[in-house]
Amino acid sequence: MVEIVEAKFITSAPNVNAAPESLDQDEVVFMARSNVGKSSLLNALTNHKGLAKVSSTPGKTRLINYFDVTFMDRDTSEKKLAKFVDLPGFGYAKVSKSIKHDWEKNLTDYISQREQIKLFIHLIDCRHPHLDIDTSVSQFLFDAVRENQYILQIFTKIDKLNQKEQNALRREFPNAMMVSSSKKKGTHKAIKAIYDILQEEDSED
Ligand SMILES: Nc1nc2c(ncn2[C@@H]2O[C@H](COP(=O)(O)OP(=O)(O)OP(=O)(O)O)[C@@H](O)[C@H]2O)c(=O)[nH]1
Ligand SMILES: [Mg+2]
Repeated sequence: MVEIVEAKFITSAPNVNAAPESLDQDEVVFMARSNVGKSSLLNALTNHKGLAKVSSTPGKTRLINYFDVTFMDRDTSEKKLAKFVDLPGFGYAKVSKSIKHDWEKNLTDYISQREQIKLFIHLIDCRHPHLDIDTSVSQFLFDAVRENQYILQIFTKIDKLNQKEQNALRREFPNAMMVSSSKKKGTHKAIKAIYDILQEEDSED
């Protein structure tokens, strides 16, 4: 079993130019519409309640937050370090157009310029799987992703769906994962999936 045995906040950055230096391609970027449950999932994955702030006021996180995370394979005791990157929620309606535009530019710059990114995790609220904004983000990622990068879709708040609805979602999105941070469902699977992708060799090696 793979677990995250350590996680700590490193720094916040307002944009890609202020991102911390790191040489390896070891970043796992979490992206989601505001209020989808990104902070809750970060806390659940790292088993660290106060790591990322959870709020009922959407759109609070306006900075890019960095966390150093240590994975450990319990079977082999092998460790793997990575950075989790918490990007500000996109598509938050209650900010002015110009702020919104600045943020969208900021996010797209980060995604297209930051070569350290190994994995993009796109979180989607399981109750709203077909929002235009998520479809655009999926398309954007699909176009932006480089040969040595990966995309993982994770549906959040799966406790809000009954079994039948969960099965239907699974059929429609067979490559996606499903989690509930509050019920701690699917979190081990998600950790393992992230770990396996981080273990993939860079293509130029
Ligand atoms: N039922 C349920 N509620 C959840 C789950 N995860 C998060 N929530 C709730 O959804 C709300 C938003 O959660 P956050 O984790 O703060 O979401 P976020 O995406 O980080 O939001 P912002 O940073 O504000 O954009 C909170 O009220 C959480 O308690 C879940 O797995 N199940
Ligand atoms: Mg948050």
